[in-house]
Amino acid sequence: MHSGVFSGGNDSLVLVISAKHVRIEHLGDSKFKKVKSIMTIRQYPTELFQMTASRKMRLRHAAWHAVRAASSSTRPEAPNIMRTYKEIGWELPAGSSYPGANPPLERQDPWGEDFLYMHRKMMGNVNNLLATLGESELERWLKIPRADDPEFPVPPSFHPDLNEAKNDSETSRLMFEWSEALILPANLRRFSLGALGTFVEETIHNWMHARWSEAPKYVRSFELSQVLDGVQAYEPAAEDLENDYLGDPYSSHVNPIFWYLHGWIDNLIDLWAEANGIEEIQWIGTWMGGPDIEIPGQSFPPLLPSAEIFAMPQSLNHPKFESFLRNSNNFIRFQAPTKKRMKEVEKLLSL
Ligand SMILES: [Cu+2]
Repeated sequence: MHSGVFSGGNDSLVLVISAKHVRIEHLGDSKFKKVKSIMTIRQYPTELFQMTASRKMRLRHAAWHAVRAASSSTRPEAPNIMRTYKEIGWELPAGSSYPGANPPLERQDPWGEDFLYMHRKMMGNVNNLLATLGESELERWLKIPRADDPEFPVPPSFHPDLNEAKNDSETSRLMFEWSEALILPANLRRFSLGALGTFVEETIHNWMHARWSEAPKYVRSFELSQVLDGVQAYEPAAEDLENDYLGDPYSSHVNPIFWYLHGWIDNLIDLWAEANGIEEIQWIGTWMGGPDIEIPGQSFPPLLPSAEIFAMPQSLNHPKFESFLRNSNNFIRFQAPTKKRMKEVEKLLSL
Protein backbone atom coordinates (compact mmCIF):
# COMPACT_ATOMS: atom_id res chain seq x y z
CA MET A 1 0.00 0.00 0.00
CA HIS A 2 1.24 3.48 -0.78
CA SER A 3 1.94 5.99 1.92
CA GLY A 4 0.27 9.30 1.66
CA VAL A 5 -2.54 11.56 2.59
CA PHE A 6 -5.78 11.46 0.69
CA SER A 7 -8.45 13.96 1.43
CA GLY A 8 -12.16 13.91 0.68
CA GLY A 9 -14.00 16.50 -1.35
CA ASN A 10 -15.20 18.57 1.56
CA ASP A 11 -11.85 18.41 3.31
CA SER A 12 -13.42 17.21 6.53
CA LEU A 13 -11.99 13.70 6.43
CA VAL A 14 -8.41 12.83 5.67
CA LEU A 15 -7.20 9.28 5.24
CA VAL A 16 -3.59 8.92 6.32
CA ILE A 17 -1.92 5.75 5.17
CA SER A 18 1.51 4.71 6.35
CA ALA A 19 3.25 1.39 6.07
CA LYS A 20 1.62 0.04 9.21
CA HIS A 21 -1.56 1.97 9.86
CA VAL A 22 -4.55 3.50 8.22
CA ARG A 23 -5.75 6.48 10.16
CA ILE A 24 -8.81 8.46 9.27
CA GLU A 25 -8.39 11.94 10.60
CA HIS A 26 -11.15 14.37 11.15
CA LEU A 27 -10.35 18.01 10.64
CA GLY A 28 -12.23 20.03 13.22
CA ASP A 29 -13.70 23.31 12.06
CA SER A 30 -11.76 25.54 14.44
CA LYS A 31 -9.67 28.11 12.59
CA PHE A 32 -6.56 26.14 13.41
CA LYS A 33 -7.98 22.99 11.79
CA LYS A 34 -7.17 20.84 14.76
CA VAL A 35 -6.61 17.28 13.66
CA LYS A 36 -8.46 14.59 15.54
CA SER A 37 -7.59 10.99 14.85
CA ILE A 38 -10.64 8.73 14.79
CA MET A 39 -9.23 5.33 13.92
CA THR A 40 -5.88 3.58 14.02
CA ILE A 41 -5.86 -0.03 13.01
CA ARG A 42 -2.61 -1.68 12.09
CA GLN A 43 -2.35 -2.75 8.49
CA TYR A 44 -1.12 -6.32 8.49
CA PRO A 45 0.83 -7.86 5.61
CA THR A 46 -1.01 -9.78 2.88
CA GLU A 47 0.52 -13.03 4.11
CA LEU A 48 -1.43 -12.70 7.35
CA PHE A 49 -4.71 -12.50 5.47
CA GLN A 50 -3.69 -15.40 3.25
CA MET A 51 -3.50 -17.38 6.44
CA THR A 52 -6.58 -16.06 8.25
CA ALA A 53 -8.90 -15.96 5.23
CA SER A 54 -7.79 -19.39 4.08
CA ARG A 55 -10.33 -22.18 3.97
CA LYS A 56 -8.28 -24.18 6.45
CA MET A 57 -8.30 -21.54 9.18
CA ARG A 58 -11.90 -20.49 8.58
CA LEU A 59 -13.15 -24.07 8.82
CA ARG A 60 -11.10 -24.81 11.91
CA HIS A 61 -12.28 -21.73 13.79
CA ALA A 62 -15.93 -22.17 12.71
CA ALA A 63 -15.94 -25.88 13.55
CA TRP A 64 -14.29 -25.35 16.93
CA HIS A 65 -17.00 -22.93 18.00
CA ALA A 66 -19.76 -24.96 16.34
CA VAL A 67 -18.92 -28.12 18.29
CA ARG A 68 -18.98 -26.15 21.54
CA ALA A 69 -22.18 -24.34 20.57
CA ALA A 70 -23.89 -27.65 19.74
CA SER A 71 -22.68 -29.39 22.88
CA SER A 72 -24.01 -26.60 25.11
CA SER A 73 -27.27 -26.28 23.18
CA THR A 74 -30.68 -27.71 23.98
CA ARG A 75 -31.84 -27.35 20.37
CA PRO A 76 -33.20 -30.60 18.89
CA GLU A 77 -30.65 -30.62 16.05
CA ALA A 78 -27.66 -30.32 18.41
CA PRO A 79 -26.98 -34.08 18.88
CA ASN A 80 -26.96 -34.59 15.12
CA ILE A 81 -24.50 -31.73 14.66
CA MET A 82 -22.21 -33.26 17.28
CA ARG A 83 -22.47 -36.68 15.59
CA THR A 84 -21.49 -35.16 12.25
CA TYR A 85 -18.38 -33.57 13.72
CA LYS A 86 -17.52 -36.68 15.71
CA GLU A 87 -17.40 -38.65 12.47
CA ILE A 88 -14.57 -36.43 11.22
CA GLY A 89 -12.68 -36.55 14.51
CA TRP A 90 -14.02 -33.40 16.09
CA GLU A 91 -15.24 -34.40 19.53
CA LEU A 92 -14.75 -32.60 22.82
CA PRO A 93 -12.56 -34.61 25.18
CA ALA A 94 -14.29 -36.33 28.10
CA GLY A 95 -14.54 -33.91 31.00
CA SER A 96 -14.65 -30.83 28.82
CA SER A 97 -18.30 -29.96 28.89
CA TYR A 98 -20.20 -26.74 29.28
CA PRO A 99 -20.34 -25.96 33.02
CA GLY A 100 -23.82 -24.40 32.88
CA ALA A 101 -24.99 -20.85 33.24
CA ASN A 102 -23.64 -19.98 36.69
CA PRO A 103 -20.65 -22.17 37.55
CA PRO A 104 -18.83 -21.49 40.82
CA LEU A 105 -15.84 -19.24 40.22
CA GLU A 106 -13.38 -21.71 41.72
CA ARG A 107 -14.63 -24.71 39.70
CA GLN A 108 -11.95 -26.66 37.78
CA ASP A 109 -13.21 -25.94 34.30
CA PRO A 110 -11.55 -27.49 31.22
CA TRP A 111 -14.23 -25.89 29.01
CA GLY A 112 -13.13 -22.38 29.96
CA GLU A 113 -9.45 -23.30 29.68
CA ASP A 114 -10.10 -24.67 26.16
CA PHE A 115 -11.37 -21.23 25.21
CA LEU A 116 -8.29 -19.44 26.54
CA TYR A 117 -5.81 -22.06 25.33
CA MET A 118 -7.11 -22.45 21.77
CA HIS A 119 -7.21 -18.70 21.13
CA ARG A 120 -3.74 -18.31 22.66
CA LYS A 121 -2.44 -20.93 20.21
CA MET A 122 -4.27 -19.23 17.36
CA MET A 123 -2.56 -15.93 18.20
CA GLY A 124 0.74 -17.79 18.57
CA ASN A 125 0.44 -19.19 15.03
CA VAL A 126 -0.22 -15.75 13.60
CA ASN A 127 2.62 -14.24 15.64
CA ASN A 128 4.98 -16.93 14.31
CA LEU A 129 4.04 -15.96 10.79
CA LEU A 130 4.63 -12.27 11.56
CA ALA A 131 8.03 -13.13 13.05
CA THR A 132 9.10 -14.96 9.90
CA LEU A 133 8.15 -11.83 7.94
CA GLY A 134 10.25 -9.67 10.26
CA GLU A 135 7.11 -7.99 11.61
CA SER A 136 6.26 -7.24 15.23
CA GLU A 137 3.59 -9.22 17.11
CA LEU A 138 -0.15 -8.70 16.80
CA GLU A 139 -1.36 -5.50 18.40
CA ARG A 140 -3.68 -5.95 21.34
CA TRP A 141 -5.86 -3.94 23.66
CA LEU A 142 -4.55 -3.63 27.19
CA LYS A 143 -7.66 -1.68 28.06
CA ILE A 144 -11.02 -1.96 26.32
CA PRO A 145 -11.48 1.26 24.33
CA ARG A 146 -14.05 3.60 25.83
CA ALA A 147 -17.00 4.94 23.90
CA ASP A 148 -15.17 8.19 23.18
CA ASP A 149 -11.91 6.48 22.19
CA PRO A 150 -10.85 8.20 18.96
CA GLU A 151 -8.84 5.20 17.76
CA PHE A 152 -11.45 2.45 17.91
CA PRO A 153 -14.87 3.95 17.25
CA VAL A 154 -17.89 1.70 17.63
CA PRO A 155 -19.51 0.99 14.24
CA PRO A 156 -23.21 1.87 14.15
CA SER A 157 -25.73 -0.81 15.06
CA PHE A 158 -27.34 -2.70 12.21
CA HIS A 159 -29.54 -5.09 14.16
CA PRO A 160 -31.71 -4.54 17.25
CA ASP A 161 -29.95 -7.41 19.05
CA LEU A 162 -26.74 -5.41 18.97
CA ASN A 163 -28.04 -2.10 20.31
CA GLU A 164 -27.40 -2.99 23.92
CA ALA A 165 -23.71 -3.80 23.30
CA LYS A 166 -23.10 -0.82 21.07
CA ASN A 167 -24.91 1.92 22.93
CA ASP A 168 -24.35 3.61 26.21
CA SER A 169 -26.29 0.99 28.15
CA GLU A 170 -26.27 -1.03 31.33
CA THR A 171 -24.42 -3.80 29.50
CA SER A 172 -21.71 -1.45 28.22
CA ARG A 173 -21.28 -0.11 31.72
CA LEU A 174 -20.85 -3.67 33.00
CA MET A 175 -18.36 -4.48 30.27
CA PHE A 176 -16.09 -1.64 31.35
CA GLU A 177 -16.60 -2.06 35.09
CA TRP A 178 -16.14 -5.80 35.09
CA SER A 179 -13.13 -5.66 32.78
CA GLU A 180 -11.41 -3.22 35.12
CA ALA A 181 -12.39 -5.12 38.25
CA LEU A 182 -11.33 -8.47 36.79
CA ILE A 183 -7.70 -7.48 36.34
CA LEU A 184 -7.23 -6.71 40.03
CA PRO A 185 -5.11 -9.44 41.66
CA ALA A 186 -7.56 -9.83 44.54
CA ASN A 187 -10.31 -10.65 42.07
CA LEU A 188 -8.16 -12.86 39.85
CA ARG A 189 -7.41 -14.98 42.91
CA ARG A 190 -11.11 -15.77 43.28
CA PHE A 191 -11.23 -17.55 39.93
CA SER A 192 -9.88 -20.83 38.67
CA LEU A 193 -8.31 -20.25 35.25
CA GLY A 194 -11.11 -22.16 33.51
CA ALA A 195 -13.90 -20.38 35.36
CA LEU A 196 -12.28 -17.11 34.32
CA GLY A 197 -12.28 -18.29 30.69
CA THR A 198 -15.93 -19.33 30.76
CA PHE A 199 -17.00 -16.15 32.49
CA VAL A 200 -15.12 -13.89 30.10
CA GLU A 201 -16.21 -15.77 26.97
CA GLU A 202 -19.89 -15.45 27.81
CA THR A 203 -19.78 -11.86 28.86
CA ILE A 204 -17.00 -9.42 27.97
CA HIS A 205 -15.82 -11.46 24.95
CA ASN A 206 -19.27 -11.72 23.37
CA TRP A 207 -19.99 -8.07 24.10
CA MET A 208 -16.74 -6.93 22.50
CA HIS A 209 -17.50 -9.00 19.37
CA ALA A 210 -20.99 -7.50 19.20
CA ARG A 211 -19.85 -3.97 19.98
CA TRP A 212 -17.16 -3.71 17.30
CA SER A 213 -18.93 -5.70 14.61
CA GLU A 214 -19.72 -3.91 11.44
CA ALA A 215 -22.60 -4.74 9.14
CA PRO A 216 -21.58 -7.97 7.36
CA LYS A 217 -20.54 -7.51 3.74
CA TYR A 218 -21.26 -11.14 3.10
CA VAL A 219 -23.64 -13.60 4.70
CA ARG A 220 -22.86 -17.25 4.22
CA SER A 221 -25.91 -19.39 3.67
CA PHE A 222 -24.36 -22.69 4.67
CA GLU A 223 -24.10 -24.37 8.01
CA LEU A 224 -20.83 -26.25 8.10
CA SER A 225 -22.29 -29.38 9.70
CA GLN A 226 -24.89 -29.57 6.94
CA VAL A 227 -22.21 -29.18 4.28
CA LEU A 228 -20.40 -32.11 5.87
CA ASP A 229 -23.66 -34.05 5.86
CA GLY A 230 -24.12 -33.29 2.16
CA VAL A 231 -27.37 -31.40 2.83
CA GLN A 232 -26.11 -27.94 1.91
CA ALA A 233 -23.69 -26.59 -0.63
CA TYR A 234 -20.46 -24.93 0.39
CA GLU A 235 -19.84 -21.46 -1.04
CA PRO A 236 -16.21 -20.78 -1.98
CA ALA A 237 -17.31 -17.14 -2.27
CA ALA A 238 -17.56 -17.05 1.52
CA GLU A 239 -13.77 -17.28 1.60
CA ASP A 240 -13.35 -13.85 0.11
CA LEU A 241 -11.31 -11.36 2.11
CA GLU A 242 -14.37 -9.13 2.27
CA ASN A 243 -15.94 -11.68 4.57
CA ASP A 244 -14.49 -10.50 7.85
CA TYR A 245 -17.68 -10.19 9.86
CA LEU A 246 -16.83 -10.11 13.56
CA GLY A 247 -20.00 -11.90 14.66
CA ASP A 248 -19.33 -15.25 12.99
CA PRO A 249 -16.33 -17.47 13.81
CA TYR A 250 -16.04 -18.39 10.14
CA SER A 251 -14.99 -14.80 9.43
CA SER A 252 -14.27 -13.01 12.73
CA HIS A 253 -10.55 -13.80 12.87
CA VAL A 254 -10.06 -12.24 9.41
CA ASN A 255 -10.99 -8.90 10.97
CA PRO A 256 -8.00 -7.16 12.62
CA ILE A 257 -10.21 -6.09 15.55
CA PHE A 258 -10.35 -9.79 16.48
CA TRP A 259 -6.68 -9.73 17.51
CA TYR A 260 -7.11 -6.55 19.56
CA LEU A 261 -9.98 -7.97 21.58
CA HIS A 262 -8.57 -11.47 21.91
CA GLY A 263 -5.29 -9.88 22.92
CA TRP A 264 -7.10 -8.31 25.86
CA ILE A 265 -8.40 -11.76 26.83
CA ASP A 266 -5.00 -13.40 26.31
CA ASN A 267 -3.42 -10.89 28.67
CA LEU A 268 -5.82 -11.98 31.39
CA ILE A 269 -4.15 -15.41 31.39
CA ASP A 270 -0.82 -13.88 32.36
CA LEU A 271 -2.39 -11.52 34.89
CA TRP A 272 -4.19 -14.50 36.45
CA ALA A 273 -0.97 -16.52 36.67
CA GLU A 274 0.88 -13.59 38.22
CA ALA A 275 -1.87 -12.88 40.75
CA ASN A 276 -1.88 -16.54 41.78
CA GLY A 277 1.91 -16.90 41.94
CA ILE A 278 1.95 -19.49 39.14
CA GLU A 279 5.06 -19.64 36.99
CA GLU A 280 4.03 -22.31 34.57
CA ILE A 281 0.36 -23.01 33.96
CA GLN A 282 -0.67 -26.67 34.16
CA TRP A 283 -3.47 -26.56 31.61
CA ILE A 284 -6.37 -29.01 32.04
CA GLY A 285 -8.24 -27.77 28.95
CA THR A 286 -6.24 -27.81 25.72
CA TRP A 287 -8.78 -28.85 23.08
CA MET A 288 -7.76 -27.55 19.66
CA GLY A 289 -10.35 -29.38 17.55
CA GLY A 290 -9.77 -32.31 15.21
CA PRO A 291 -7.93 -32.78 11.93
CA ASP A 292 -8.16 -30.23 9.12
CA ILE A 293 -11.56 -30.36 7.45
CA GLU A 294 -12.07 -31.42 3.85
CA ILE A 295 -15.14 -30.24 2.01
CA PRO A 296 -16.36 -32.88 -0.46
CA GLY A 297 -15.84 -31.73 -4.04
CA GLN A 298 -13.89 -28.65 -2.91
CA SER A 299 -10.34 -29.90 -2.81
CA PHE A 300 -8.74 -26.99 -4.67
CA PRO A 301 -9.45 -23.88 -2.69
CA PRO A 302 -9.03 -20.63 -4.56
CA LEU A 303 -6.40 -18.52 -2.84
CA LEU A 304 -7.91 -15.18 -1.95
CA PRO A 305 -10.28 -14.87 -4.89
CA SER A 306 -10.59 -11.32 -6.07
CA ALA A 307 -13.27 -9.18 -4.52
CA GLU A 308 -14.68 -8.25 -7.91
CA ILE A 309 -15.55 -11.82 -8.70
CA PHE A 310 -16.64 -13.14 -5.38
CA ALA A 311 -17.86 -10.37 -3.12
CA MET A 312 -21.59 -10.68 -2.68
CA PRO A 313 -22.58 -7.82 -0.45
CA GLN A 314 -25.89 -8.41 1.22
CA SER A 315 -28.31 -5.80 2.31
CA LEU A 316 -28.84 -5.95 6.05
CA ASN A 317 -32.55 -6.24 5.64
CA HIS A 318 -31.89 -9.17 3.42
CA PRO A 319 -33.89 -12.21 4.58
CA LYS A 320 -30.70 -14.24 4.31
CA PHE A 321 -29.15 -12.41 7.25
CA GLU A 322 -32.24 -12.81 9.39
CA SER A 323 -32.46 -16.52 8.65
CA PHE A 324 -28.73 -16.89 9.26
CA LEU A 325 -29.12 -15.30 12.68
CA ARG A 326 -32.12 -17.49 13.45
CA ASN A 327 -30.61 -20.77 12.37
CA SER A 328 -26.92 -20.46 12.91
CA ASN A 329 -25.24 -22.34 15.70
CA ASN A 330 -22.10 -20.37 15.07
CA PHE A 331 -23.09 -16.75 15.31
CA ILE A 332 -21.71 -15.14 18.45
CA ARG A 333 -24.86 -14.15 20.22
CA PHE A 334 -25.31 -11.08 22.24
CA GLN A 335 -26.23 -12.12 25.74
CA ALA A 336 -27.45 -9.78 28.41
CA PRO A 337 -26.60 -11.15 31.85
CA THR A 338 -29.42 -12.12 34.16
CA LYS A 339 -30.03 -9.79 37.09
CA LYS A 340 -29.10 -12.64 39.41
CA ARG A 341 -25.78 -13.16 37.64
CA MET A 342 -25.01 -9.45 37.73
CA LYS A 343 -25.58 -9.30 41.49
CA GLU A 344 -23.49 -12.43 41.99
CA VAL A 345 -20.58 -11.08 39.96
CA GLU A 346 -20.68 -7.62 41.49
CA LYS A 347 -20.54 -9.20 44.94
CA LEU A 348 -17.72 -11.54 43.97
CA LEU A 349 -15.68 -8.85 42.26
CA SER A 350 -16.11 -6.54 45.26
CA LEU A 351 -17.72 -3.85 43.15
CU1 LIG B 1 -12.86 -17.92 18.48
